[in-house]
Amino acid sequence: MTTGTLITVAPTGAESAKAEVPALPVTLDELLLTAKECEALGAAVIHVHIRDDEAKPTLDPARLRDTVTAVRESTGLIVQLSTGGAVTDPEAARLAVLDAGPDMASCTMGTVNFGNDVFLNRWEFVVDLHTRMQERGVVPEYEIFDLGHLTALQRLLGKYGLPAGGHVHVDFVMGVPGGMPGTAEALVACRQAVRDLPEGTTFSATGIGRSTIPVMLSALATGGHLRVGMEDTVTYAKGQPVESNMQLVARAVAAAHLAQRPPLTPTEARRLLGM
Ligand code: KMH
Ligand code: ZN
Repeated sequence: MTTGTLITVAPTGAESAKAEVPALPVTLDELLLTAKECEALGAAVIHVHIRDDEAKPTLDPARLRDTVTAVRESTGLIVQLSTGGAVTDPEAARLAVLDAGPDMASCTMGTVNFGNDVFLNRWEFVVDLHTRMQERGVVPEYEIFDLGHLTALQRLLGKYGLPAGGHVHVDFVMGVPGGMPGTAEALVACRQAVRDLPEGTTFSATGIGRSTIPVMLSALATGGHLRVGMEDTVTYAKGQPVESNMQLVARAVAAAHLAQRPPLTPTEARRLLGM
């Protein structure tokens, strides 16, 4: 495990409404400003969901391509597009996200209940995503919402081989209603299961809502990396809405320093991720 901390910012997501969370970056200008400021604070990766002119989630191909280009022109961040999209997005549109040519893309390792919805990730779809990313040289971040998703990843890699670049990186998304809880115990169980994946596999973790702090501290204590942002957390502390993504990144950076595992630069992160 590296000594530094890879910090990913997930600034927007597909679940919060701009009307209810005014600080959510939904336009390209808002996203670029967020990206630049989060990079200056210590983020190395940006996990991107985009919105349309009405601030609704979209997977519009041209808009995705323009976003990738603009983030690359404005920052040195590693651009990771979400292939998860919103729970209503069809598989074809989610696969087509890769046409935008990101550095990385998310690849969720199985279906999970998602509040009152279902986040559908059929095995054949996961295989398509994984193999298409291999062909295109896009580095996956395997999203793990439940312990069994790590077993599914073991099966995927065993049958279809390592991802582009040869390095395996997973992200534990914890505390989704329907998935694993955002607790130290659950994180340690996942961390143990990572040992069954290829040598050198790295992990980050994010805790939804109020599980953000226990997950962040547990990840740092067990050699993991961090994902933070308004996709996952819109309340900074009890009764205190998040002011901006920068506030969350700054807290993660401070925690990483406290753990004596300072943030990795995008260049160091690229090396870590085999890019
Ligand atoms: N919006 C969720 C349904 C991902 O980005 O890959 C899925 C999600 C995961 O956010
Ligand atoms: Zn996402």
